[in-house]
Amino acid sequence: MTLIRDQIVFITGASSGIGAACAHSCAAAGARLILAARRLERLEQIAADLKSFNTPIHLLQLDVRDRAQVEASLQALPPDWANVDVLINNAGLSRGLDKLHEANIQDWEEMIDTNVKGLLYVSRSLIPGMVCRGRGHVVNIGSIAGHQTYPGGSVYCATKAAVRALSEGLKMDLLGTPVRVTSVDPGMVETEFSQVRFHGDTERASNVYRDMCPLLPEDIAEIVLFCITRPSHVNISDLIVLATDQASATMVHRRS
Ligand code: NDP
Ligand code: 8X3
Repeated sequence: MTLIRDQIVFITGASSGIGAACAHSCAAAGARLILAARRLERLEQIAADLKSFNTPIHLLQLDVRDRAQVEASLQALPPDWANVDVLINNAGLSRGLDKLHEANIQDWEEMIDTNVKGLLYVSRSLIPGMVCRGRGHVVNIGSIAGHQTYPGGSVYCATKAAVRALSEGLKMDLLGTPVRVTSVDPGMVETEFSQVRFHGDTERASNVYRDMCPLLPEDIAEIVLFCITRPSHVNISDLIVLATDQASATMVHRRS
């Protein structure tokens, strides 16, 4: 088993949902945490909630879409925080559920810039250090949407298919180094994801999880922790994780 006590775990999108749950599970395992997101006040609240674990936490207000900001702020990490051991590329979002020929192009820009380009910017900044130090692990949060396209979701699904390809390619490029790459691809997880997708329409968002039992962010965080604590010769490469009530991207069992 790889112990992550005192290792530096960098989590993007740590202000909510799966990222916040990963912060909790990694803090409980004694890791030192860099928590990044745009909403600093949310990160501060999460850090306060994790105080009882007594583990050092560094907060970073970061918009992963902003290449210059990503490069500058990761370059400027304090020396004590610069040697990142585990990167959890979790920041991401969907916007809209519209037919491609009717969709809002601004929604596309946001998804592509965050889910694909943002993940690339952060990875490009942090992975060279891992290679140099001869240790590291990158966990990309993909989605069932990267394996199966659904109506109205083509651009979101395309971004997650891109994440899948990037995980696959990165693993090839890092072959011969000890740096591991894991792709964790969940189905429906109840977070702020659907509220963001529907631009704050909470009724439409809660309807997504109506009469079914979705995954919880903690379910995914537990799995991520399992992946990053395997012995160094073991790489959990790809995992698709679905709620028992979900059989595919489009098949969900509802109780009414
Ligand atoms: P949430 O909306 O609850 O969390 C998304 C996180 O991403 C927030 O912390 C948000 O922080 C951050 N984020 C969004 N845009 C940016 C940005 N430009 N820069 C930095 N951080 C950003 O959703 P989830 O927890 O569900 O989503 C996490 C990941 O899981 C995403 O990649 C999503 O695609 C994926 N996923 C989600 C599933 C689900 O059903 N919920 C299923 C499969 C995958 P802030 O707004 O403060 O910047
Ligand atoms: C989030 C899950 O099925 O809404 O990636 O695309 S889904």
